[in-house]
Amino acid sequence: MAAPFPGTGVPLEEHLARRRRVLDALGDDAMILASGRPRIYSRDTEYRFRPASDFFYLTGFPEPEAVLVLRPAAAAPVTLFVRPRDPKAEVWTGRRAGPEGAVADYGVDAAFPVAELDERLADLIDGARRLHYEPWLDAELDARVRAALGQLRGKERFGRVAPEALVDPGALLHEMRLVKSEAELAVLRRACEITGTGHAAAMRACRPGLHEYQLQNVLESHFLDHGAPAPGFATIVGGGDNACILHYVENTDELRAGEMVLVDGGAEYGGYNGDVTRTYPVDGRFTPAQRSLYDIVLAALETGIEATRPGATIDGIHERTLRVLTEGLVDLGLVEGPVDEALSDRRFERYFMHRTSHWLGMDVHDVGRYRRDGASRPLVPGMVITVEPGLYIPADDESAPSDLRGTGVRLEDDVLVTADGHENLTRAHVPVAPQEVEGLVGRDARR
Ligand SMILES: [Mn+2]
Repeated sequence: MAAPFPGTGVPLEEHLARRRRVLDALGDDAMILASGRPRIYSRDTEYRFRPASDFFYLTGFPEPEAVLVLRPAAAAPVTLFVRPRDPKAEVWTGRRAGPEGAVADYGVDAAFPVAELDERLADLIDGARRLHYEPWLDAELDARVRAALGQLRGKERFGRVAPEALVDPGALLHEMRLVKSEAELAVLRRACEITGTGHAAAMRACRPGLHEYQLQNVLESHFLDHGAPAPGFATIVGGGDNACILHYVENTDELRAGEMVLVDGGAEYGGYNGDVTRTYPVDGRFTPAQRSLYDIVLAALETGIEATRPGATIDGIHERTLRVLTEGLVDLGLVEGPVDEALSDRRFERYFMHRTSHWLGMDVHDVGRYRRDGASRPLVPGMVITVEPGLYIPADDESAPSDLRGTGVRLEDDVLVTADGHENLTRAHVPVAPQEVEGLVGRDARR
């Protein structure tokens, strides 16, 4: 598969089909989505731009400052407002599609320079029953939408009609994004493959004396080397006690023999994200204490993955992993039993304080409601979740055995719900079994 960046990895036909679905669902309504603006990193230096996921999902259009207006009743139901071609500006900040390119390459019905939004928006949303638009994300766009609504309200006696309600676009789009199509899965599988093989590369490179940021570099350079333009989130590399900080991203410490390192990172490829965690001994050999903790988390991981199938729920998967983790904690003497009492008293929370799963897709913590009718919703084929149990024994926990203090383990795979169960999207690309991990860690250094 060719590297798709900066666009999404799915073909134009898929974007056209998604927009048709949204237009059908909108009926008499209208929708406005923005790609977003570059954010400042320092002074006049910008972060890498990546379009807002809802906008990207419907357009594949990679440029900032673009606005998509969907209006089934309009002569042009799909209108994209984009930065105009500007040879002088493009010398500095890169190529632009311009309105002509937006129509030719992204299949929209009409495209205009974004400066024309003010004169065209009121006409586009005139008569729409409801407006699907999320305010407060972009004050400048809010003002333009408000002006268009004001124009319509001011001219109602001339036959103009303003929408009667603002609706969260996510109510429609996030349900679509939650269930992945075959075209999306092809891209997501590749993101997961790049992510998994990156973790395997980090394992091979790991040795005492490296710094956490050097493992980060192995992982992230692997991503870039395989067509993933950036990590989907800040890479976590925590050696020793740093593994007990769930979102440790400083990555500044030296990796020491006798300690483990937790690596949580994922590639964004074609707009979709992998998200994998592995934890392994820095010197390639588990101590008995590390191994005892590792085996519990691994058993919880396998239990959670095994439970992933249509009809199961994220809460149900969480409860199963909690039971395995709690049994292990009781066995190790870290929490007092019996297991059922430890579960009902939530005694595990001291050592496992996060959830087992989240949705995965164009956003790492992907969109879509977790609950329906007050209960965890049943999984259906096409949903993708992470399974990521962990146990974290802080260095200063004096109630824990001394050889377990300062040890954190998290293991995470990405799992697709299929018609008859699940497909692990990451496992084939990076080992998790202790013997395989020991065989891989430091292999590059030993050569
Ligand atoms: Mn995750």
